[in-house]
Amino acid sequence: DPENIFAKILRGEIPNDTVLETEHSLAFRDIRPQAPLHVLVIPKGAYVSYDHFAQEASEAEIVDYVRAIGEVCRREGVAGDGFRMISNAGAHGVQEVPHLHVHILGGRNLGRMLTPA
Ligand code: DGP
Repeated sequence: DPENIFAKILRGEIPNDTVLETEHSLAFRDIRPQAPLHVLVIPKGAYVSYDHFAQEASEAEIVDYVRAIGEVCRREGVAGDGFRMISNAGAHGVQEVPHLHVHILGGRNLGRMLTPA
């Protein structure tokens, strides 16, 4: 879906608060932060979910993406105290934007992993 909000951010049609940009990845602050640090990391390629990315992305894209996520954690100062990565996919994952994104959350104790629906 080339009209999804992250595709528009990648095309520069919507502003974003960029934390890191690499050849194949972009990291920016979530518009509705759920923790003191809440950054989204997306690949620049049009992949919908983690499994789609894992199957179809090039090795260069995958290496770039994995390293970008680690770099954001270090730059934003959560590598020491800890953080959580979440990637929602599909209906059961309650994915709002159909472009792969990893949420990086940190800056406080995040509690248990899931709360009852
Ligand atoms: P989800 O697809 O449910 O994993 O979460 C999508 C996230 O995207 C949600 O935390 C809010 C964020 N978001 C939605 N629209 C925008 C936007 O225009 N800019 C930014 N920075 N974040 C957005």
